[in-house]
Amino acid sequence: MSTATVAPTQYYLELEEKYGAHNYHPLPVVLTKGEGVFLWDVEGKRYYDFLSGYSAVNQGHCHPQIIEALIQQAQRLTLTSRAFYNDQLGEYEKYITTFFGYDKVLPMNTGVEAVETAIKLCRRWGYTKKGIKNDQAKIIVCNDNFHGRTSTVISFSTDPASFQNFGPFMPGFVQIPYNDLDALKKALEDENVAGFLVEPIQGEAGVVVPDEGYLSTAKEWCTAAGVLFIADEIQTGLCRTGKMLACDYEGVRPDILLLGKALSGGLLPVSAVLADDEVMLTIRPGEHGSTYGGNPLACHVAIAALKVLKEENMAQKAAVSGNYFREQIRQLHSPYIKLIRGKGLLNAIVMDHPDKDAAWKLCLHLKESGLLAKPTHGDKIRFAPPLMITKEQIDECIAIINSSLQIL
Ligand code: IF1
Repeated sequence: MSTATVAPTQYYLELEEKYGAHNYHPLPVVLTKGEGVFLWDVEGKRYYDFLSGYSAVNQGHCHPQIIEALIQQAQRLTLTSRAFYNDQLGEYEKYITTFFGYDKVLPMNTGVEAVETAIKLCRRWGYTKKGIKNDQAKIIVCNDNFHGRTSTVISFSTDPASFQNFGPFMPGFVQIPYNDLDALKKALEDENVAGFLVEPIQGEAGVVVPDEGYLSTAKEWCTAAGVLFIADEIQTGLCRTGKMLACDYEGVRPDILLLGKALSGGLLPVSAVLADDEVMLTIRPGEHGSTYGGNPLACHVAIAALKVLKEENMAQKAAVSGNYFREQIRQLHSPYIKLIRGKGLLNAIVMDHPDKDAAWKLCLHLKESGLLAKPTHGDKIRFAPPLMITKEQIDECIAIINSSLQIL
């Protein structure tokens, strides 16, 4: 069917309905252009982006410096595989390990590949350094976690939508409540525990911020128990929460640091696992890898994406803008907002409305008024714009949110 017979939006919705897997339920908007905090749909309408590609677009859509890096490298060399060296990987490895203060990096592509890599590194370290008996290593994880969607990672999910009817599951994971130090202390008594994998703020669970001191105490107890503290900063990292890393709020240096999403500024999948030699060198040549892991294009883009975060002081911007945004939302005193929570520009409102579909309906109203956001887990709506959003733009978005709440 050509676009001549139906509105462009309907045309694209029907294409995806007919030819695409139905593994998502997107908002009915078809986007065709992005720039900074803005997105445009195929009808020419402009929107504020309050999802930022699930925090992959912290630097703003199509940031000119990152795009330029992509174009320059794309015209030279994009992929060599790791069978050979190239002139981008080593420079990137030096840049990112210096940037975050680790001995080494293992480059991957998607966030979940970084999580899978960390699980393998942690287990390998557990067997070869901690002396855990083979195949007995355990990793502590938190209830309501989200670390990706591979079969191993959903094995330790507590969300049926992530794991139901995908079994059998990978063993070797111990689930404890998030933000519960007593539960962690008890779990750490097990000599077979090799690691504790945790999100500094739980994103998909609806931006759940743990108590002050949770991360630093957890890290301290992990060190005392000879357990690796693995921070999944794939969503909370790279200035999103108002610091370069969410762990920085408590001065915590993870034993294994996971990054993804905004590591490429939203241009292509780039993830990274950072650790010191004692952990990283437990994997020897030929024991782990990926076709695209550390490709020259990804390396060149990632350096540009990291530079932009620092040069444009995005952590500070996210901190100031986030405080302002949360305060303005609270000032609305909406009967439909139970609370707003978050750090920096990773925020979510929890709705309080008799209609169980209120969050979805509010997002539809917001869309009509030029702001794109999406509910998470029913009654929560994540608000996470690109980090260079201005105060004036936040004021405009608060007005949009307020007017949309009035017509719920
Ligand atoms: C979806 C949200 C979900 C992540 C953390 C690892 C990964 C993610 C903390 C895996 C990915 C994405 C996946 C996307 C929706 C989004 C998401 F929290 F960001 F909103 F699902 F929870 N660790 N999060 O947040 O990274 O392999 O996707 O690159 O799957 O629907 P990935």
